[in-house]
Amino acid sequence: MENKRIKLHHSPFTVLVEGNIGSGKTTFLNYFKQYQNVCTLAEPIEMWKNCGGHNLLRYMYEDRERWGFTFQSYVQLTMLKQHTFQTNSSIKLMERSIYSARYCFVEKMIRDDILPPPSASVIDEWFKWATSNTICPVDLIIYLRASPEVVYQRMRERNREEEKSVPLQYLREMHEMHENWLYHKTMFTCPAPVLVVNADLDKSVILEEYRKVTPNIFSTCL
Ligand code: DCP
Repeated sequence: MENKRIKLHHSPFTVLVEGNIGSGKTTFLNYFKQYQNVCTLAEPIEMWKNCGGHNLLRYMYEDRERWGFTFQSYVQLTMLKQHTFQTNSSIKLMERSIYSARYCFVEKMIRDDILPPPSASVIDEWFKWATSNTICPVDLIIYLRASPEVVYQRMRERNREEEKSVPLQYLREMHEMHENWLYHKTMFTCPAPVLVVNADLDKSVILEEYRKVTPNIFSTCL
């Protein structure tokens, strides 16, 4: 795979782990912690829950019109920090990205009229600047593809306080956003090749599924 990006610093092979809410991204990242040359960057959800003492994730679910822009602006900043995080590891594994934030979550808010056009334009100006200055390079995307009913069940079981009001219908719609972007590829562009993983499988067998994609991650960066 030819790498045309500008190499200002050490540039690891960067893998994005994407998928619907509850698709198992954290479990996937945790599996790769066993490898020394892999740097895993979990999603900065704790930062979203405490921005200067404010739980933006909770605010966003309580009142999407009021807090949608605030929340997604902060998500974009925290994702930019992850993309620009320097590591000496040869592989960088990121949970989510500035891309899924814009192409799935922000896009959904725009379509639902949660984000008014001026707010969407501000997010887009930041997004375009960040992604056109070669500071968010991506080499591979792992798409943890799961059915909405399965992720809904998992979300209910993990019982995250902020997500208590999230209905199955929302997960169905977010599933479609991910599908159109990463599977059907009818929406936006993919910043890297996509590897699809069956994320419906139960915990007892899912590690075997993860093991199968390990060579894809390791061989392409050699
Ligand atoms: N979220 C959002 N907008 C974003 C990113 C995330 O509204 N740009 C929300 C959706 C979830 C919470 O943040 O309520 C975390 O979602 P993720 O899918 O990113 O993370 P999970 O913890 O659900 O991942 P997994 O269960 O796959 O490990």
